[in-house]
Amino acid sequence: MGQGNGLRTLSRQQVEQFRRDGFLVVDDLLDEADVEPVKARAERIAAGDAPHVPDDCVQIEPALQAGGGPSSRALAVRKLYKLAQVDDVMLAHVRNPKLVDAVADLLGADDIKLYLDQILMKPAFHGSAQAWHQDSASWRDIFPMDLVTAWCALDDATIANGCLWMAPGTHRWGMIPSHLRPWVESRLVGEFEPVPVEIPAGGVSFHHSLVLHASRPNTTPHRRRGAAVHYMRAASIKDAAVTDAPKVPPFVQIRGRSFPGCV
Ligand SMILES: O=C(O)CCC(=O)C(=O)O
Repeated sequence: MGQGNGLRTLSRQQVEQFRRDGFLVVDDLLDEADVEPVKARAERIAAGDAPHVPDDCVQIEPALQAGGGPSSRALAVRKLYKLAQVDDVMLAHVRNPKLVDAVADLLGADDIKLYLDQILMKPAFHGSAQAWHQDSASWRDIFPMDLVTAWCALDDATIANGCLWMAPGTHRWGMIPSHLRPWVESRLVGEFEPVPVEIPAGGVSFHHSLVLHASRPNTTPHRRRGAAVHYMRAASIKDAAVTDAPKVPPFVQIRGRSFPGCV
């Protein structure tokens, strides 16, 4: 335990902030030694120089699919995902104790599995927006809906290059039914006061899977890369009756115990 308060690494105040806002930013959680191997491996995979990574783990930015964009394929990649099951560097990243200790504090649980990992590359000029959403609206087969994402900035994330925006406290609404979404979204500014999450490379923002968040397009000449690792309780349940949730690889045990009948 980190601080004699039952927590591994975060302060009581940070955990309370996460519970109140649905997200928490820790600017200097990772250092170069944590981030550089992930950046280097992402570059190799994005360049198509990683035969161990299946093609369906790489997605090209739609606006750049027809060609005529950047000179190298790596610069046109929108996202890399489902890497931890096939790539040792990404597996080491999702197991990084600095991330996992913080997630354990936020979940209040030491039994943790990986739901999914992604590297969101947001290409220069063409990197598209991500509309307001709750992650659990996609991951609707996983209960309880309190997964935690560790979004690690591989580049400085700024408003101009498309950093995340969060609508504080919206996770406390629970799952917002689709017919209420337009109402909530029309009141984001003025009522929920969305905030940009500008973080330096190496910084990490953690968010709850029910908090409304978004990102804007990248209007700059450089990519905005972020490694998003989505963790869940090992005691979570996957509802097999839900058939339209994303198909994700077998869940990796990250820490602690697994439980019969659970994910
Ligand atoms: O990186 C982005 O632009 C969006 C990421 C996101 O929505 C997430 O990590 O949940």
